[in-house]
Amino acid sequence: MERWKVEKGSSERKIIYEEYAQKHKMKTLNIEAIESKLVDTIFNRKIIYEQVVSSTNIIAKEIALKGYPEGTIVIAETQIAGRGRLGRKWESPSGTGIWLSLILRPDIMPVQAPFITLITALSITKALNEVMGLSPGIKWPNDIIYNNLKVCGILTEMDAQTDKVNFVIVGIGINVNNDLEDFQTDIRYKATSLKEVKGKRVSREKLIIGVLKSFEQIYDKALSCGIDERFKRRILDEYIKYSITIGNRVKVIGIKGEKEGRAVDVTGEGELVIITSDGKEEIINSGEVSVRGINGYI
Ligand code: BT5
Repeated sequence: MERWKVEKGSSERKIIYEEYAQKHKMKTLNIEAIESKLVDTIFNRKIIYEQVVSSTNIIAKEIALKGYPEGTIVIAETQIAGRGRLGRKWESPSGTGIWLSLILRPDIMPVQAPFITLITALSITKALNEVMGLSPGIKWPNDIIYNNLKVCGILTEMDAQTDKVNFVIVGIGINVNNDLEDFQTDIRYKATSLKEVKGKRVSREKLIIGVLKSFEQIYDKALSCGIDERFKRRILDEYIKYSITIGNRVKVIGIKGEKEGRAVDVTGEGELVIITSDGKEEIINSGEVSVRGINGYI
């Protein structure tokens, strides 16, 4: 499939995009249908929907700084500068995936924010299970994996002071109706889409609604108890049930070099606990490292 290139000003981009979508028989998202199913949730306001953006996380951050409230959603059909963690790129082929960001304003300490990533991974996994009958796994901290291939990534970014979170942007990228040739060659061998998995097109609207409802359920409970220890443990146990990292050998690639060990737990702050080859317990922070499986990519 030819790639969508954006070189024009924003109104021209929209027209070109629509021509492109028509030519490729792509269905754009039915935003009203999504909004109508979210009226009784924290996401009950008008969705900010764009054909082409740099990155939904960048737009969400800009408008959060202007005071947009919790529950604001930014969705785009394509991103020309989609971002992963640690400066990596996120490929966002046009009209095929779910590329969205949420603005959250939780009353939590900055140190608790990584827990939001865990909640997000858990809610997406549960939604894929409930809406699509799939059983994906979570690769710590932020990948949803199916058949050893990445189907979804999460990028959580925070604006905070020492003792107060101003806002958190949760960026969710799910490969839905992508064909493998939509991706650059270097990620074709490690990415998949729900269409590849199911062998047919999947409703992006239904999945967005499922993910957001599933997220809200856990997020609501988390905040109402101030993310207390009992709640954390319950969520962590559930997260670990879906985890493909815990219990396995991992290689941690950090700024100070590589370490091998066995992943044994996740802490309440969302860190990974590993036992290294020399028997030492080490706590790994997601901001600093990549974790690779010993065998193959994941
Ligand atoms: C992530 O980073 O997995 C976070 C991805 C978050 C994307 C969403 S989309 C909406 C919002 N707006 C944004 O700009 N971002 C968020 P990380 O763990 O660093 O993984 C990045 C790596 O995944 C890349 O280096 C590639 O190897 C691979 N990758 C890139 N695009 C992919 C895709 N569409 N599917 C699967 N793997 C991909």
